Amino acid sequence: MKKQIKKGRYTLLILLSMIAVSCSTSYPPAPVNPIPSADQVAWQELEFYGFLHFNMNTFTNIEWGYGDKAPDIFNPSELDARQWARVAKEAGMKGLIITAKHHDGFCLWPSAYTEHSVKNSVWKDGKGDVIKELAEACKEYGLKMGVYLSPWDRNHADYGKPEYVTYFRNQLRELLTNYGDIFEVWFDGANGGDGYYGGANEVRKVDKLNYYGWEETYKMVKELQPNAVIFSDAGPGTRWVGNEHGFAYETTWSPLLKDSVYGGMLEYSKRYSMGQENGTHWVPAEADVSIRPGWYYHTSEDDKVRSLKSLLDIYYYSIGRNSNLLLNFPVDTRGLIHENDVKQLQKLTGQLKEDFANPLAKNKSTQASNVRGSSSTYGPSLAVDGNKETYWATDDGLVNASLTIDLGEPTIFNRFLVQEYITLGQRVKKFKVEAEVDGNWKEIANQTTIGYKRILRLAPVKATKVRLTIEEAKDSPLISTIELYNAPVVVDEPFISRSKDGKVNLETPEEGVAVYYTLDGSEPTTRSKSFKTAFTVDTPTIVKTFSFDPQTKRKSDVISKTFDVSKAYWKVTDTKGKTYINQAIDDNNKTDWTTDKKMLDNYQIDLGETELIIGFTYTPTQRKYAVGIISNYSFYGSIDGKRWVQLAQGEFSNIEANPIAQKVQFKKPFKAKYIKLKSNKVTDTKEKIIIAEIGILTK
Ligand code: FUL
Repeated sequence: MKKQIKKGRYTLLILLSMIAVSCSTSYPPAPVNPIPSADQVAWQELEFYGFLHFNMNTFTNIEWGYGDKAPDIFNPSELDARQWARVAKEAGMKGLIITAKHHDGFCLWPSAYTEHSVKNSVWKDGKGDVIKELAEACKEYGLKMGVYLSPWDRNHADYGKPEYVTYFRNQLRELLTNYGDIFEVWFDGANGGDGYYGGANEVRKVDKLNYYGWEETYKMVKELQPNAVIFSDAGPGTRWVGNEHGFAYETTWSPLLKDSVYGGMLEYSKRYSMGQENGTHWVPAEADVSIRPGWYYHTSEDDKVRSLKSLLDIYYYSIGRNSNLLLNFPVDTRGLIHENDVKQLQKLTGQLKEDFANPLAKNKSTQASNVRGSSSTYGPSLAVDGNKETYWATDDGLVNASLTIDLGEPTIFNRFLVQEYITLGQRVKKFKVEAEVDGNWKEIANQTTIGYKRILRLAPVKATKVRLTIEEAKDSPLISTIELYNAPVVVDEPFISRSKDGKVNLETPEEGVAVYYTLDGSEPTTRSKSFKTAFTVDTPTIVKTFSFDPQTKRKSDVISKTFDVSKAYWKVTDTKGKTYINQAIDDNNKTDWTTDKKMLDNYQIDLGETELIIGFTYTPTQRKYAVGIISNYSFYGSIDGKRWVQLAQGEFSNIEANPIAQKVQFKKPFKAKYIKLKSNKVTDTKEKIIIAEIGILTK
């Protein structure tokens, strides 16, 4: 009898557990930590906002001020913060962040704690306040406002001492108290060392981990602006994406091993900027990038505003890779966003509108391999209902699952957009997308993380059904959105290159696309020369070119590149005259020359003939991670290769974060047959130097 009861209980237990397995979980999914705060979720949903670099540097025409300039140099002729706000609003941006104080210490507001501010400038007789004007304009246009306050201050006498940290916090308090709501506070990790420092003119190094007392500053920010998100390499609200070209990684985790990171640490980009699957804190990525090569306005970059193609790449590789996008406008000396920048921004937003005009999967019929609870609470249709607050979910622990969308008829698409419901944590580690074409399934994408948003640009495919399969995840995937679009094809611009012997090639992006160009500075049209084979350019020339697809009648943007004399007869020799093959003078940024300080000092470049040079160019290595970059230089010229004259000496500002080609003009022209670039400091600690290109300017 006893035995029978026991047996009966046993059967009941098995039955119950079988029911539990077959019956789907109906309670809500538990969070997978770390999870975002409500402010971080709201911040993530902003997606796209603008950066304004405008300050003393705008008027001194440099990227990093030394801190020694008189305030009256700041004098915009027609500053109009409403224009900035209008431009941003029309582009669909949600806010603007301004450089209230950059590294040179000059303040855009009349701070009570320093004389180095607008109050001592001639602008508005010292009565102006740029931050106030921006706050008012943002309010009028329904935009959020954020502030950039540089921790490094090359003007302040106390920089490096505890007194400066008090000063920094006092300034922050002014900004966070007097201008209404602040949505983001931006703390830059840059610290170059030397500066004016109240007249000391010296190098000051700080212990970036401890000096600023960040925890206390963060507490103050939260007290004064409870909803503000704090940006720095280590967050805590949002983190740097690790580069200044606006690209997040394909695998981008919002969780970060935050306690291993501090602002401005050397290994940040390589080791931490992509976030970590096992990250301990929610610190999502923000991609900051300028619409021009530099952050500040330089007239010489008026024709170097990013092309539509470049801006689209940035959009898809930032917002499309689980990162917010902070796009910079270098406000010009008038105090306006330049019309060329406005034009390119409008092209970008116009194109994005077209790209996402027609949601092809919306409310289409769906089916999933597993559904948590009932279809109405966690069913697959919730991923295509256009509401990102509802989501498809599977049973606890069931990570390998798929969702199929039936498009009803063969439908062409080339964009796949997917979102996780991040309020409960980022989960997906690996997913694939398949399409049913003529009755056969084929894989069209295979990727890793999703996060808040992932957008894939795909080759066009005409499918009847589309299937998303989650292959690996931390727990039940929560997919809030899947969408498909068929974006119009944008014609890629040509790629301009020149070989060492001076042959210029305009690489055509696609077959059947024509390329037109001019060499006299005029705007090319379809009546200009059409490119057939490489041609020689050996004197200073500007090449302007675009692609044109005769079928669609679509054109790319016109892009230009300025070449100086060709390097056909240039040689790198050592002091004994021995010649070396060298990648630093092959007119190709993709190749580079690895050397060190000692070797560099012993080399010289023989130009083959005497040139009247007015300046030089230096392009650091273009490898993924910045190593061996010269940040402080001297440059020499010589007629005979024996007696040398120093022609320039200085700093390549911000070159580590933004390793673009540097152009230096001499005070006066110099005749030379030999040149030499010397390194006085490299950005990382290793003494390796890697140079992509050295060039001269003769015109
Ligand atoms: C960098 C700065 O050094 C640049 O000048 C610029 O402000 C950029 C946004 O951050 O670290």
